[in-house]
Amino acid sequence: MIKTVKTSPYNDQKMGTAGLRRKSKVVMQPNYVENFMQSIFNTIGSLNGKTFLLGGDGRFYNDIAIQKIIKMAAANGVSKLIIGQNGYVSTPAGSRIILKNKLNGGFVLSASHNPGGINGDFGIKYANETGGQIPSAVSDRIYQETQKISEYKIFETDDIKLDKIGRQKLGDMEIEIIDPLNDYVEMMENIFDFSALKKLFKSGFTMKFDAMNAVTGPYAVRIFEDILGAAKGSVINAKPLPDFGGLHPDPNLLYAKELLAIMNADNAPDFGAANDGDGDRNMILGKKFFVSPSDSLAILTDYYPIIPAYKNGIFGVAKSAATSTAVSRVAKAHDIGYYEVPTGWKYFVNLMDSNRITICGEESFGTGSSHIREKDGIWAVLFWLSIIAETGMSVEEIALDHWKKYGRSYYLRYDFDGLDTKAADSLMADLENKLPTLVGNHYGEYKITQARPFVYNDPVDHSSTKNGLIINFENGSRIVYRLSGTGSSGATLRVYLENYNRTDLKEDPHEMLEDLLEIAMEIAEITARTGKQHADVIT
Ligand code: VG1
Ligand code: CO
Repeated sequence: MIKTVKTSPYNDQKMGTAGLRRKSKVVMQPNYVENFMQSIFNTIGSLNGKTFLLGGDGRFYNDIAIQKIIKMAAANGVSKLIIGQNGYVSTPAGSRIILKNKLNGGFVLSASHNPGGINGDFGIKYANETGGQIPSAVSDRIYQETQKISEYKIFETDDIKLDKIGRQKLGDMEIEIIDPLNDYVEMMENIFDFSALKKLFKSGFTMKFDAMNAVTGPYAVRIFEDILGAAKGSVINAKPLPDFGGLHPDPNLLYAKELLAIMNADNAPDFGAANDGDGDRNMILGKKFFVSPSDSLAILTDYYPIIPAYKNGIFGVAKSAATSTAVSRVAKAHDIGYYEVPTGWKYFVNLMDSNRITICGEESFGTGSSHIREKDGIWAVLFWLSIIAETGMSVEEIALDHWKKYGRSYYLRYDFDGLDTKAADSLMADLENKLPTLVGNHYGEYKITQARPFVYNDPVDHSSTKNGLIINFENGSRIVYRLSGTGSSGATLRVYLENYNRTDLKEDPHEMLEDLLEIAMEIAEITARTGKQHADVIT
């Protein structure tokens, strides 16, 4: 019943910032998923005695890819698969399941915040026994394997039913279908003070959570409505749909339009939040108020002592280099460890495993802690609700209070999408070459004090990673340039701007960053090299 099938390599199976991400139609090519999975299995080596998690965010092609992976796992000698009921598991819940059950790793089928459907994207995130996504050294080895693959093994059988919780067998492999919510919900109950949150909702506090027709709907309904007592209907777009109902499941000011309209209305609820496709990103809103993710990381860190799981102290905090420096001021005030890593959650894993950090975050709507090894959308929402319950302040008051204490890092990210890959690569290469000549230059009141590539030397595994270019100015402002590693076609240039201000706290970030944007465009010759006068997306 085990068949060996001849195949030939695809040359594009290189993982990016977070797994393999391609257009659905690319992934649907014959043997595409099979080649990739066999390359992973070959790289791991012996699978005897190994157990993996399998699930996804429910997007188009999940059902088909899951069946392929089950049959291949059985044929390759995997001992056991733990699968989320009906194939669902969010990225954070997956990490929890791997850690709690001491699994050897897991596969979450998701292209995260990228749109789904036959014309959208599909993806595979691969985590190892740390509960976090594999380091680059391992994904490089898998990529090499994809370049020489010539056959794969698959079990010939009918599709496996995933709708009933329980155990079954496929050949020698055991399959256990689990409720993907249980372990996750239990973990949240152990981190936060649920009775304080229940009291908050009992007092009439209102919220809207937008699950964007993606995987967090069932998690959010159970936690916010069923357990904490938020009004029925507090979770919108709660049913996971293969094409996300046409939504782009990216929780930001551009794509979470429905939630934004609700939060900007005169009768807005007290609190608003959204998660992305696979539940690891979060956006936090108050009444007519948006919390920038970099500020959110700083604010959560500042309030760690009020959370039961952190009240005895935290090891430290980390952010990606592109994220604003707001959290560095909080780390200093609390006298805790502080680290900057390249973009991508996998770089936090060693810091967490070695007890260097507890909380971490990225500007791209990601915050989390060492309870798992992925960012965690619902965790961030529960943390914010806990701060509100404790302080009695509104979201806006909490942010304003923070800026009064620490000053404000005005911050925005400008994305230039759909660029020619060669043009984008040479823009970055030429810019890197000229960085040393820029130091000392004046642009109006802005004087460059430092200009260098960001290089991260991991203190645990001693790997060295170069990611992005950073320009620092005398007045504390920063420009960071880097190319995206999660797109499915062409290149995206991301330009991250930060302008620190101690006294003007309630200005419009777009205005506060106007001059810096002009400088950033000029230094990298963006218009001349890409033809773009303006960014396509600003978040
Ligand atoms: C983007 C974000 C990065 C995030 C990654 C995965 O990567 O910038 O901060 O970790 O997506 O997020 P890039 O390389 O395109 O800038 V998720 O929600 O896809 O797992
Ligand atoms: Co995601």
